[in-house]
Amino acid sequence: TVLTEDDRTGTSVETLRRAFMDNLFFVQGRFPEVATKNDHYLALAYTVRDRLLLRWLNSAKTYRDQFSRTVCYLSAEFLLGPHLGNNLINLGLYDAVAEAMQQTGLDLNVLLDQEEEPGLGNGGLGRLAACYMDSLATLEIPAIGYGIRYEYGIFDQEIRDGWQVEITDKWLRYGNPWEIARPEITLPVKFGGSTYSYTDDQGRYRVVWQPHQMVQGIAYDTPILGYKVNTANLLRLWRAEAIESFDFQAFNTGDYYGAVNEKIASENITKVLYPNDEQLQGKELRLMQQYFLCSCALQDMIRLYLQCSSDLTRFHHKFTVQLNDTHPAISVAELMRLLVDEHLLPWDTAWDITRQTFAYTNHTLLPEALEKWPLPLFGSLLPRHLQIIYEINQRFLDQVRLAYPGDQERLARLSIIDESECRYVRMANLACVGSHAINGVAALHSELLKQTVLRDFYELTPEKFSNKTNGVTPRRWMVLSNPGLTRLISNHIGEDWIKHLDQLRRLEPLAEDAGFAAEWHAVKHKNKVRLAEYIQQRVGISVDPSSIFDILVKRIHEYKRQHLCVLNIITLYQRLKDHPNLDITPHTFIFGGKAAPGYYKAKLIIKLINSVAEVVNTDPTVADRLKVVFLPDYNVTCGQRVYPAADLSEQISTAGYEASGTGNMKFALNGALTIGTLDGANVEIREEVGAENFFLFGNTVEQLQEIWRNGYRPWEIANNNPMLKRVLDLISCGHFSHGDTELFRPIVEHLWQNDRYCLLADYQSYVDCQEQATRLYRDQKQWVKMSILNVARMGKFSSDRAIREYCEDIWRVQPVHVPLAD
Ligand code: 26W
Repeated sequence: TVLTEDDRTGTSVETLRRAFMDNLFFVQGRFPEVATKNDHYLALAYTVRDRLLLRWLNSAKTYRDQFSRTVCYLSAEFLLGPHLGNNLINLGLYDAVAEAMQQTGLDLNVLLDQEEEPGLGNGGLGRLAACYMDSLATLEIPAIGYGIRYEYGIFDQEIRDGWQVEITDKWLRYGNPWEIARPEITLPVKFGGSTYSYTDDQGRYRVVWQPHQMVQGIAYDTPILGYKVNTANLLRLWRAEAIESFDFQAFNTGDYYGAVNEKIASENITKVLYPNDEQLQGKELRLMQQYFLCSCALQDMIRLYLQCSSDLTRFHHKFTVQLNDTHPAISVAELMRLLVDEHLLPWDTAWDITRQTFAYTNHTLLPEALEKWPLPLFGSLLPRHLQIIYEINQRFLDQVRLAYPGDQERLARLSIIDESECRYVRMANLACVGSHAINGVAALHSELLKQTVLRDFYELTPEKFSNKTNGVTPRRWMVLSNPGLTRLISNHIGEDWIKHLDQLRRLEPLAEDAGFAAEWHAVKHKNKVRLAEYIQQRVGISVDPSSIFDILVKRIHEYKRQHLCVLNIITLYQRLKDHPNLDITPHTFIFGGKAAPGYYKAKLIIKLINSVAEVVNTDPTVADRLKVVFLPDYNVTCGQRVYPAADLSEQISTAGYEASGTGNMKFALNGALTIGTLDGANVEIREEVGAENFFLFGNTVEQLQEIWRNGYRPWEIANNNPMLKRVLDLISCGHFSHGDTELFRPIVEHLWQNDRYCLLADYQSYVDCQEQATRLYRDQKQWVKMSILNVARMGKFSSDRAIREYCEDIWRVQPVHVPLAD
């Protein structure tokens, strides 16, 4: 038995308190009287980090000793959210640390608020990577996340005069206690230049790439701890730096400024995250980022492999690599280059290894989001990779010709090179050809992939395709963000559900229990009061916590149809103006989300929301029965406040456009009911919770296809629906823009004329469904019962379930238990 606990690893309140004071003194160099909130936050972060490191080192040692098969998750984005609270939960130290802080005269919540979240992602795709890292560690799967350490993450959003303004995200400003720089893990990455070939003295054909530019990648490691296990996996993010010797060369020849420029250019590679979550046309720096990540990651894997074995032909037994969308798809060519050019493996051997190493997840059906690089750009930056891709393509197309003799059109569609107008490298084709498994992220999405964007690949190799419905981690999205609900659930069914989310089923019988329902309602109400306070403080709008909290938070995009929600708000407003005494359910609409800085329509939608809010919130006729709030700077931290307080979750994308959605899962797991279309994972959520507990509206994918086949005429819908027409006219006439009839024209005009995302086709169905939902909200007994049943039946949407499926079907990897040696 231990008599005294080590200050670095002990977990008693007393030890934690002492360790905290120690770190304040010896790490921050502060005595209590002058310490700032940030000093306190950092001292606590270092205290927690010590406890992480113990587990991390034990994990690393175990994996190394056992040469464990390892999952590598390659992603240009990891949208982690704040670490402190999550690590406290996973360590099981939340309450002890809260107590230790209280004894020190500090409030843990204040310290938690100090953390600047690492926003190294745009939205769903980056957040999914973060949830998957949590589940991998919790399931004790050896894993490395490889990504980019952007100096500036996703921009901070401010709202000025109703418009979005972007502010740079200097997230590293006050230091990052969660990462450890590894300056000794430094790998060279080449760009540009040319290639030449020769035959070496053993008669081998060899290609040499003489680059024009060379940078180095430096590893920054962050431990990712699982929930109540000793497994702490590695998130390794790369930062680009100029290679020292390069500078000196230039310096010696007198070109000092040239050398400095080179340095700046090199470091620009990891300067900033591209804030577009769709479309992105041929940005050279973006391709440099992608290649930089892939080259660093693959070189690192080979380095780790060679520490234990010299036989690279078994590389794919040690590593399985998941490509998070096509952003890291250049990996396919890079691994070929490393194996063939640098490690001298024969092409066929290298190709077998490569295909058995990679698997590819697709995250979008939007044709404009499919990545393709103009050939001249690609060839000038990665001349050797272009040759390798030509070779891969030639061999691949030979097989296609065998399978479909004479089918030239199919050949052109399958080709990695798009030869249509301009020539492009198609990254999705490269990913498909170079992978042994391809998956979509929800059942509907995976089906549509096979019918549309990846149809030819499906017909060629159907056995590669599968579905892996997304999931979210209940640790961050329930335990950390909704302690009230967590306590209530655990009091009744124990704590098993946190690791085995299916166990939530055991709540089902309690849906009929009046006492439990009352407690459930009280938890939700408390969360709403808390959000109301936040709204008041943040945007100065007072909202009534007993009104229905109807929330739409996600990136702003036309296909996500935030403006459909606005049409309904204006409909309600119009009704109140027509019948001032109308008895409606008091209603608070809450929006949040960022628009890509170059996406004008999306920014105009934000302006529209804020303009409607201004009119509705101040109209005396409305008399507080309708409130509209736009929460600025929606991010992970904000999500953690918002999901627990929602009554109604808006998941209203045009059917067939949202690959999965994951916000839909976070809402439902926190007891919100969903109003949604049959799109993405909504389909499966409805299947699980039961049609009677889900507010469904809108056309299905098939119905929309039919509508377009027959010639979609949105103007006819508007002209035949008096309320819809009034709503559109009210926007057009300047009612929400101080008489400016031009401002919102791009939105309204598009709806009348073209309406690509079919808002008008779904308008009436949506308005009716909204009315049904808000009417039902008045029957609080019924609502609470449905809310409980929703949560009870949402177990499927744990990222643990999703990761188990990846492990079994794609990665063929097993848990490795990490013991704690002391
Ligand atoms: C080229 C720039 C770029 C960047 C990101 C293009 C496309 C993306 C992503 C594919 C966008 C994204 O985040 N997709 C979302 O992925 C989630 C996780 O699978 C899904 O839940 C969302 O439905 C999907 O939109």
